[in-house]
Amino acid sequence: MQFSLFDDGCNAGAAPQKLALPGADVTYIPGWLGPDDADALYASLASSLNWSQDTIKLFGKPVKIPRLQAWYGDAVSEYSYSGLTMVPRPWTADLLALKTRCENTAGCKFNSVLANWYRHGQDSMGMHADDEKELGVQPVIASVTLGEARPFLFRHRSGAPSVKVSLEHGSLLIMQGDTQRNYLHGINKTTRHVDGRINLTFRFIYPAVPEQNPCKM
Ligand SMILES: O=C(O)CCC(=O)C(=O)O
Ligand SMILES: [Mn+2]
Repeated sequence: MQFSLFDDGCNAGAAPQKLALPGADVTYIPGWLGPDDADALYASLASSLNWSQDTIKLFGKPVKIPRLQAWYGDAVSEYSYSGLTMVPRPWTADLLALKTRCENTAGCKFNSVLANWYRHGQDSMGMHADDEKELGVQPVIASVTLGEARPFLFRHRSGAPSVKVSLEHGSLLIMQGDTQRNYLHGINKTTRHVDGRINLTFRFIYPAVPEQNPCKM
Protein backbone atom coordinates (compact mmCIF):
# COMPACT_ATOMS: atom_id res chain seq x y z
CA MET A 1 0.00 0.00 0.00
CA GLN A 2 0.97 3.66 -0.38
CA PHE A 3 0.86 5.98 2.63
CA SER A 4 -1.17 9.03 1.70
CA LEU A 5 -0.28 11.41 4.52
CA PHE A 6 2.86 13.07 5.78
CA ASP A 7 6.38 11.75 5.22
CA ASP A 8 7.52 12.15 8.80
CA GLY A 9 5.12 9.53 10.16
CA CYS A 10 2.80 11.85 12.08
CA ASN A 11 -0.80 12.46 11.20
CA ALA A 12 -1.89 16.09 11.60
CA GLY A 13 -3.23 16.83 15.06
CA ALA A 14 -1.65 13.86 16.81
CA ALA A 15 -0.56 15.11 20.24
CA PRO A 16 2.03 12.96 22.05
CA GLN A 17 1.09 12.21 25.66
CA LYS A 18 3.60 11.17 28.35
CA LEU A 19 1.95 8.53 30.51
CA ALA A 20 2.04 9.12 34.27
CA LEU A 21 3.96 5.95 35.15
CA PRO A 22 6.68 6.58 37.77
CA GLY A 23 9.93 4.86 36.80
CA ALA A 24 8.85 4.43 33.17
CA ASP A 25 9.20 6.51 30.04
CA VAL A 26 6.14 5.91 27.85
CA THR A 27 4.74 8.19 25.16
CA TYR A 28 1.34 7.57 23.58
CA ILE A 29 0.45 9.19 20.24
CA PRO A 30 -3.20 8.66 19.26
CA GLY A 31 -4.00 9.11 15.58
CA TRP A 32 -0.34 8.70 14.62
CA LEU A 33 -1.67 7.18 11.40
CA GLY A 34 -4.78 8.66 9.84
CA PRO A 35 -7.85 6.38 9.79
CA ASP A 36 -7.65 5.66 6.06
CA ASP A 37 -3.97 4.68 6.23
CA ALA A 38 -4.60 2.60 9.34
CA ASP A 39 -7.56 0.77 7.72
CA ALA A 40 -5.57 0.05 4.56
CA LEU A 41 -2.56 -1.13 6.53
CA TYR A 42 -4.66 -3.50 8.65
CA ALA A 43 -6.14 -5.12 5.53
CA SER A 44 -2.80 -5.30 3.79
CA LEU A 45 -0.89 -6.80 6.75
CA ALA A 46 -3.67 -9.29 7.57
CA SER A 47 -3.48 -10.73 4.07
CA SER A 48 0.24 -10.42 3.33
CA LEU A 49 2.26 -11.32 6.43
CA ASN A 50 3.39 -14.87 7.09
CA TRP A 51 1.22 -15.43 10.19
CA SER A 52 1.57 -18.54 12.32
CA GLN A 53 0.37 -19.76 15.70
CA ASP A 54 3.64 -20.74 17.32
CA THR A 55 4.26 -23.13 20.18
CA ILE A 56 6.29 -22.06 23.22
CA LYS A 57 7.43 -23.96 26.32
CA LEU A 58 5.61 -23.01 29.52
CA PHE A 59 6.94 -24.79 32.62
CA GLY A 60 8.53 -27.32 30.24
CA LYS A 61 5.27 -28.06 28.37
CA PRO A 62 4.55 -27.07 24.74
CA VAL A 63 1.68 -24.57 24.56
CA LYS A 64 0.21 -22.84 21.50
CA ILE A 65 0.32 -19.07 21.95
CA PRO A 66 -3.13 -17.39 21.98
CA ARG A 67 -2.60 -15.19 18.90
CA LEU A 68 -0.90 -15.29 15.50
CA GLN A 69 2.52 -13.79 15.06
CA ALA A 70 5.17 -13.05 12.46
CA TRP A 71 8.76 -11.82 12.75
CA TYR A 72 10.45 -9.59 10.15
CA GLY A 73 13.74 -7.77 10.12
CA ASP A 74 17.39 -7.51 9.17
CA ALA A 75 19.24 -10.83 9.02
CA VAL A 76 21.08 -10.07 12.33
CA SER A 77 17.90 -9.89 14.36
CA GLU A 78 17.20 -13.52 15.38
CA TYR A 79 15.20 -13.45 18.63
CA SER A 80 14.45 -16.03 21.33
CA TYR A 81 11.84 -16.15 24.08
CA SER A 82 10.21 -18.99 26.04
CA GLY A 83 12.22 -21.57 24.11
CA LEU A 84 11.09 -20.21 20.72
CA THR A 85 13.73 -18.88 18.34
CA MET A 86 12.37 -16.67 15.61
CA VAL A 87 14.38 -16.14 12.44
CA PRO A 88 13.30 -12.95 10.68
CA ARG A 89 11.75 -12.86 7.23
CA PRO A 90 12.99 -10.05 4.98
CA TRP A 91 11.19 -6.71 5.32
CA THR A 92 8.06 -6.20 3.23
CA ALA A 93 7.48 -2.79 1.61
CA ASP A 94 4.69 -1.94 4.13
CA LEU A 95 6.80 -2.87 7.14
CA LEU A 96 9.85 -1.03 5.87
CA ALA A 97 7.81 2.15 5.27
CA LEU A 98 6.33 1.89 8.75
CA LYS A 99 9.75 1.23 10.30
CA THR A 100 11.05 4.49 8.75
CA ARG A 101 8.06 6.38 10.14
CA CYS A 102 8.66 4.91 13.60
CA GLU A 103 12.36 5.82 13.41
CA ASN A 104 11.48 9.41 12.48
CA THR A 105 9.09 9.74 15.41
CA ALA A 106 11.15 7.85 18.03
CA GLY A 107 14.50 9.29 16.89
CA CYS A 108 16.27 5.93 16.86
CA LYS A 109 16.86 2.96 14.58
CA PHE A 110 15.01 -0.35 14.57
CA ASN A 111 16.12 -3.57 12.86
CA SER A 112 13.19 -5.89 13.50
CA VAL A 113 9.48 -6.08 14.15
CA LEU A 114 7.28 -8.59 15.93
CA ALA A 115 3.75 -8.59 14.48
CA ASN A 116 0.91 -9.95 16.63
CA TRP A 117 -2.62 -10.58 15.40
CA TYR A 118 -5.29 -10.85 18.12
CA ARG A 119 -8.06 -12.41 16.07
CA HIS A 120 -10.81 -12.12 18.74
CA GLY A 121 -11.32 -11.57 22.48
CA GLN A 122 -9.78 -14.92 23.42
CA ASP A 123 -6.44 -13.92 21.92
CA SER A 124 -4.14 -12.26 24.44
CA MET A 125 -0.57 -11.71 25.59
CA GLY A 126 0.49 -12.55 29.16
CA MET A 127 2.19 -9.99 31.38
CA HIS A 128 5.86 -9.77 30.45
CA ALA A 129 8.69 -7.32 29.88
CA ASP A 130 10.65 -6.95 26.67
CA ASP A 131 13.89 -7.39 28.58
CA GLU A 132 15.77 -10.11 26.72
CA LYS A 133 19.48 -9.37 26.79
CA GLU A 134 19.71 -8.92 23.02
CA LEU A 135 17.43 -5.85 23.36
CA GLY A 136 20.07 -4.04 25.47
CA VAL A 137 19.69 -2.31 28.86
CA GLN A 138 17.17 0.40 28.01
CA PRO A 139 15.32 -0.84 24.92
CA VAL A 140 13.27 1.54 22.83
CA ILE A 141 10.14 -0.20 21.56
CA ALA A 142 7.77 1.46 19.10
CA SER A 143 4.37 -0.22 19.12
CA VAL A 144 1.81 0.46 16.37
CA THR A 145 -1.82 -0.58 16.92
CA LEU A 146 -4.29 -1.28 14.10
CA GLY A 147 -7.88 -2.44 14.45
CA GLU A 148 -9.85 -3.00 17.67
CA ALA A 149 -8.71 -0.96 20.69
CA ARG A 150 -7.84 -3.38 23.50
CA PRO A 151 -6.79 -2.34 27.03
CA PHE A 152 -3.00 -2.48 27.36
CA LEU A 153 -1.94 -3.09 30.95
CA PHE A 154 1.16 -1.82 32.72
CA ARG A 155 1.98 -3.38 36.10
CA HIS A 156 4.88 -2.16 38.22
CA ARG A 157 7.13 -5.02 39.31
CA SER A 158 6.47 -4.00 42.94
CA GLY A 159 2.95 -5.44 42.46
CA ALA A 160 1.09 -2.09 42.53
CA PRO A 161 -2.31 -2.16 40.75
CA SER A 162 -2.18 -2.22 36.95
CA VAL A 163 -2.67 0.89 34.85
CA LYS A 164 -4.82 0.49 31.69
CA VAL A 165 -4.29 2.37 28.45
CA SER A 166 -6.66 1.89 25.54
CA LEU A 167 -4.49 1.69 22.43
CA GLU A 168 -6.53 3.12 19.58
CA HIS A 169 -6.55 2.27 15.86
CA GLY A 170 -3.59 4.04 14.23
CA SER A 171 -1.84 4.90 17.50
CA LEU A 172 1.85 4.67 18.38
CA LEU A 173 3.16 3.82 21.87
CA ILE A 174 6.86 4.32 22.57
CA MET A 175 8.34 2.56 25.60
CA GLN A 176 11.89 3.45 26.55
CA GLY A 177 14.25 4.24 29.47
CA ASP A 178 13.60 1.99 32.47
CA THR A 179 10.10 0.94 31.37
CA GLN A 180 11.04 -2.72 30.83
CA ARG A 181 13.15 -2.84 33.98
CA ASN A 182 10.33 -1.55 36.22
CA TYR A 183 7.11 -2.67 34.55
CA LEU A 184 5.42 -5.67 32.96
CA HIS A 185 2.85 -5.20 30.20
CA GLY A 186 0.24 -7.36 28.47
CA ILE A 187 -3.20 -7.72 26.88
CA ASN A 188 -5.92 -9.69 28.72
CA LYS A 189 -8.56 -11.89 27.15
CA THR A 190 -12.10 -10.53 27.09
CA THR A 191 -15.53 -12.15 26.81
CA ARG A 192 -16.78 -9.08 24.92
CA HIS A 193 -17.21 -9.51 21.17
CA VAL A 194 -14.23 -7.68 19.71
CA ASP A 195 -12.86 -7.38 16.21
CA GLY A 196 -9.31 -8.22 15.25
CA ARG A 197 -6.31 -6.19 16.34
CA ILE A 198 -2.85 -6.17 14.77
CA ASN A 199 0.06 -4.84 16.80
CA LEU A 200 3.59 -4.27 15.53
CA THR A 201 6.46 -3.80 17.97
CA PHE A 202 9.57 -2.38 16.30
CA ARG A 203 12.77 -3.18 18.18
CA PHE A 204 16.54 -2.99 17.86
CA ILE A 205 18.18 -6.37 18.40
CA TYR A 206 21.89 -6.24 19.15
CA PRO A 207 23.82 -8.78 17.09
CA ALA A 208 24.85 -11.87 19.09
CA VAL A 209 27.90 -11.39 21.31
CA PRO A 210 30.03 -14.55 21.68
CA GLU A 211 29.68 -16.10 25.18
CA GLN A 212 33.39 -16.82 25.35
CA ASN A 213 36.36 -14.80 24.27
CA PRO A 214 37.82 -17.01 21.53
CA CYS A 215 41.33 -15.67 22.28
CA LYS A 216 41.36 -16.88 25.91
CA MET A 217 41.64 -20.67 25.87
O1 LIG B 1 -0.09 -6.18 21.48
C1 LIG B 1 0.51 -5.34 22.13
O2 LIG B 1 0.13 -4.18 22.24
C2 LIG B 1 1.75 -5.73 22.90
C3 LIG B 1 2.68 -6.60 22.16
C4 LIG B 1 3.89 -6.88 22.99
O3 LIG B 1 3.97 -6.59 24.14
C5 LIG B 1 5.03 -7.56 22.37
O4 LIG B 1 5.01 -7.87 21.17
O5 LIG B 1 6.03 -7.79 23.10
MN1 LIG C 1 6.03 -6.75 24.93
